[in-house]
Parts: sequence; C-alpha cells; structure tokens
Amino acid sequence: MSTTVADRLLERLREWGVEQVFGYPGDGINGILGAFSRADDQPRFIQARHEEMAAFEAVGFAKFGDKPAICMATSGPGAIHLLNGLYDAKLDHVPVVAIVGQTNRTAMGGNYQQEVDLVSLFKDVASDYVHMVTVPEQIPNVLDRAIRIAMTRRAPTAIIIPNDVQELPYEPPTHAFKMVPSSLAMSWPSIAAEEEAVRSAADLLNAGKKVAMLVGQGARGAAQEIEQVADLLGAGVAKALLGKDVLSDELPFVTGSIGLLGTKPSYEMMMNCDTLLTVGSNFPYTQFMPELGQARGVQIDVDGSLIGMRYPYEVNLVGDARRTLQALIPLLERKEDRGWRDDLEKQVERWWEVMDNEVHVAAKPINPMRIFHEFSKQAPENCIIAADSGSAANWYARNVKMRGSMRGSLSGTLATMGPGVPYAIGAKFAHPDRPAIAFEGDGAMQMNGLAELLTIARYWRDWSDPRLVVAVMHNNDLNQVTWELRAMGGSPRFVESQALPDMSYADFAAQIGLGAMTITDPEHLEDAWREALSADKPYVLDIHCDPDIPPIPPHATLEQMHDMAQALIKGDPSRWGVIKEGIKTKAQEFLPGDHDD
Ligand SMILES: Cc1ncc(C[n+]2csc(CCOP(=O)(O)OP(=O)(O)O)c2C)c(N)n1
Ligand SMILES: [Mg+2]
Repeated sequence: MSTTVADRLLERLREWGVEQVFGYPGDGINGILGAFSRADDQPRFIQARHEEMAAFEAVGFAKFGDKPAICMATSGPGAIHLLNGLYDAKLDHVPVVAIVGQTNRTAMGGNYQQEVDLVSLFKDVASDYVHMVTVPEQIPNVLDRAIRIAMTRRAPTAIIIPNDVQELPYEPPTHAFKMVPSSLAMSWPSIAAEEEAVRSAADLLNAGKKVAMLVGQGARGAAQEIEQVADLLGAGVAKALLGKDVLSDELPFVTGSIGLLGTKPSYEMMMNCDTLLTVGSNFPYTQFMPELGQARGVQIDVDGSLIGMRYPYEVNLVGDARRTLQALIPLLERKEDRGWRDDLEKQVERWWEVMDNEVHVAAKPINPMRIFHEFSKQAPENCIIAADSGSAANWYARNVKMRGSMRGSLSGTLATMGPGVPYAIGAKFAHPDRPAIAFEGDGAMQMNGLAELLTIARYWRDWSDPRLVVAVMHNNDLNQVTWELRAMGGSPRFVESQALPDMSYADFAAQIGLGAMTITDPEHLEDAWREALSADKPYVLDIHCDPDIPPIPPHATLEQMHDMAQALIKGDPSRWGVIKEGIKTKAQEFLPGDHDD
C-alpha cells in the first residue's frame, strides 16, 4: 500500500518528536486510525474516556511538559467534545494542536450525518489557526503551521481532515505555482527588551521605596533573577495562580498567591506599595492590584499583544522574563532601607502561623485545609500538582507550599471544572518519572474524574514511577458555588442545585484495581498521605470533609464574614459552632497578637 495522507501525518508528527496523541476514535478519523495501526502505534494513541478529557490531557501534558501537545477526535460530536479543553488551552496560553476528522468531501454540504461546520466551530477557539486539508499536498504544511503557530502564539490550533482525504495517496508539494512546501522544526527566539526602556524601568524602580513584585507563569525559569531583583529592590513577591510554581514558598519574602484565592500578605503588599513590577503575568483582577495612581509600574512580558493591561504601567518592556531581568539587574541600586521588606517578611511569617491555626480548626469530620496542609508537609520535591476548580483551588492556592522543583497548575483563566484528573494524566505522560497529585472536588470527580480513573487504571503500568494520587474532597456539595451564593447574595444553600449524590470514591477506585482509602478522621491524614505517596500504584484518597469551612477571600471584612455565617446558619443553625471557631481563627489575620475570645 502506498503512503496515505494519514501515514504522512503520523510520520510528520514523529518528525516533530511527538510521542503521544490524546484522543478518542470515530469513523471520521478511521483513515488516521488505520495509519496508527500501520505505524505500530507511533506516536502512541492514548485513549481517554471522552474527547474533552483528551483535550485536558493534552493541556496538562503541554503545561507540565513545556512542549506542544496533540489531541484528536472524530468529526461532529467528537470535535464538539474537544471544545472546553481547547478553550482551557486558549485562555491559559497553552500550545495544543487538535486534529479532527470530517465527513468525506463528496458528502460535504449535503446536511450529512455528523456533518458540522467545523471551520466555523473552531473559528473562535482556534482563532490563531484553523484549516481544512482537502488535497494531499497541504500536508505537511498545514500540520507544520498548526504546530509552529501553537508554539509561537501559545494557543490552540486545529486541523480538519476529511475522512476520504486521510486515505488518499500522499503527494508531496512540488516545485510549482501555488504549491507550499514546508520545513520542520524551529529554534525558539529569545527576545531582549530594548536597552533604553530597560534603563527607564531601572530608574523608576530605583526611585520607589515600597516595591511590590507580581509574577506569573511567564516568569517560569527566571526564579534566580526574580530573587535577585527582589533582594536589590527590597521587594516582596506575590504570585498569580498560574505562576504559583515559579518561585518557592519557602523564601521569606514570597507573599504567596494573589487574588480571590490569595493571601493576606499579598493583598496588603499591593494595597500599600508605591511601585509595582509585574513579570510574565496577566493577572486580571484590578481590585487586587494597587489603587489606580497609587503606584508607578513596570511590566515585563514576552507578548506585546498582552502587555500594558490591568494597571496603568509607565514602562512596558516586551522581552523574555529571564533575559530582561538579567539586563535590569546591573542597573538596580540596592535599597538601603530594608523596613518595607522586613515588615513584609514579618507578615508572611505571621500568615503561615495563622494558616497553621486555621488548618487545625475542628470540623465535621475533616477541615479541608488540613488535607492540603498535611500533603504540603510530605509533598515530594519533584511532584506535579493539578487542582480542580472548586474549593480545592482555594486551598491549593493558599495552603500548599511550593518548594524544590514542584510544579502545579489548574484551569487558571477558564476556571472550568473537570481538568484535575486528566491534567495529572497528561503530567504522567510528560514526566513518567515524577509523582503526580490531583486535588478534586466530588462534583468534579462525578463530572469527569471518575471516568478518567479508568484511563489511569489502563496506563499506569507504563509509567516508571507509578505514583498518581487523586485526593477527593468528599463534601457532597458543589461547595465553592454554595459559598459564592452565601457570600454574594447572603442566600442560604439551595439544596436542589448544590447537593451531590453520595457514593464511595474509594470503592470505585478499589474495584478497578487502584489503591484506595476512605478517611474520616483528620488524625489519619498524615498516614494516609504517607501511604498514598509511597504506594506502588495510583491511589485514591476519599476524604470526607466539612462543607462549612468557608473559602474566605483575603480582602473580606469581618462584616462580610458575619454575613456569610448568617447565610450558613439560616440553612443549618446547628453549624454555628464550627463557623464561630473558623471566624475567630480567621480574625487572627486581621488583628495582631493572640485571640482567645
Ligand atoms: C464546567 C463548569 N461547570 C460549572 C462551574 C461552576 N462551578 C465552579 S466550582 C463548582 C463547584 C465544584 O464542586 P466540587 O467539585 O464538589 O468542589 P467543592 O467546591 O465542593 O470542593 C461549580 C459548580 C465551572 N466552573 N465549570
Ligand atoms: Mg464538593
């Protein structure tokens, strides 16, 4: 048999170094599936339970593997199922290429079965590049462009290949009019900011007395430089959620996460600084940034199309974080007055003490913060953490201390439910030698996680380090939204929309051959983590936790907390004891010293 378009597609993927394709089959890609079979499954077809999961796995792979990922689905329903995962890639700036099938060219436009206008469907999510291959000569150019554009723009791209085209004999582009040959690979540009602009930035930063830094995922790989700049400027460093793993939380001047899920020291630093240096972050919430006019600002970002938003910065430096900071460092004068920095460090120290108290507030049966706290103490230095949307995102942001080469991520911008388990699977394919941990709400587990446990059960033996722990926050509630209802509207919990059907996640996991444990006593958490993190197979911790521990944002006033408490007890007066203790402990964040009453 001659080489088909599909054979050439897979060959080109191999030439790009692609080892896995996350996907789900259907007759719209039968031509490609045949090619996988002929190619001895190279690249390897990793079968998810659902195309959305395949897309999330690709996002996790790309986020943690720092390289583009491929997902694949059939025409019509398969392509539609990919969308949410692709939007997650788009909003968090992750290079993912979707390859989907389409009905045969002869049927197109005929209102045919499973015929959906895929170019239009993907037009928004893959706005950087979406194309249909209709003749063999377009491959490899369309594929190469999809990969290069995904990498350059850090965005999802999409290729649509009708089923009959997949099976055509491959013809390379010729040296002729209207042919578009293509070449492989590309070297990554290193962008240096303009010298004069770096000088202006240095002058501005040197003039400041109370400097705050905000770093995001664009600052990854520049930890050493950030530390040096923070030292020279006597600054504290807050981290946007996607940049949580950029800098160790063991550094005394790292104020932790910022925003609704952030810490009090980050909030206070932003409210009191006179100078702001933002590196590689598009953190969107203006209300957590300094007041307009309060601070002079410098932003560094590699993407000129995203710079200068969120705050009226005076100097916008387009350049790589590391390279630009390296250019900046020799121009910075070390701040002699260390008062601001010393004070920040004291606040950070106090914050961790208060956190320690908060995690030990008694709850029914387990305080969810304690789950993250106990994990954080034992977290392997090289582990990869995926947190789902829900209350888990709060505790991940606040209670997990990053250190060593730990990585962590979540659906930062789309904030979709359901990527936790598939992200962890993607992480395991990117780094089979590192332990992965997914923090999941029970709602997210019922939405996606349970099904993807089957994918874990199928593939884990291929990973050199089999450890993948799924920690389920079993609270029988869509708790994050329950609290949003309470906090925003003062509404009591609406049971019909918020309560979840109960089940045993541990039993399900055990039934499919994974390690499993149900935990209902906080004193057992330490041993449970020890066991799961040293197991010789993936492990599900089914942790029964209290839905009445509020994920209070760092800028909440005592009055707002009181309103939340009122809304809680309106729904269930018997919970007053828990909420009172929680608020009392929370109050320690606001007031210095001890608080016994
Ligand atoms: C796809 C999707 N649907 C709905 C939401 C709204 N939402 C955000 S968090 C959440 C509740 C999550 O519940 P669960 O997974 O049980 O976690 P918990 O907050 O209870 O810990 C919901 C419904 C969302 N972000 N994404
Ligand atoms: Mg829940």
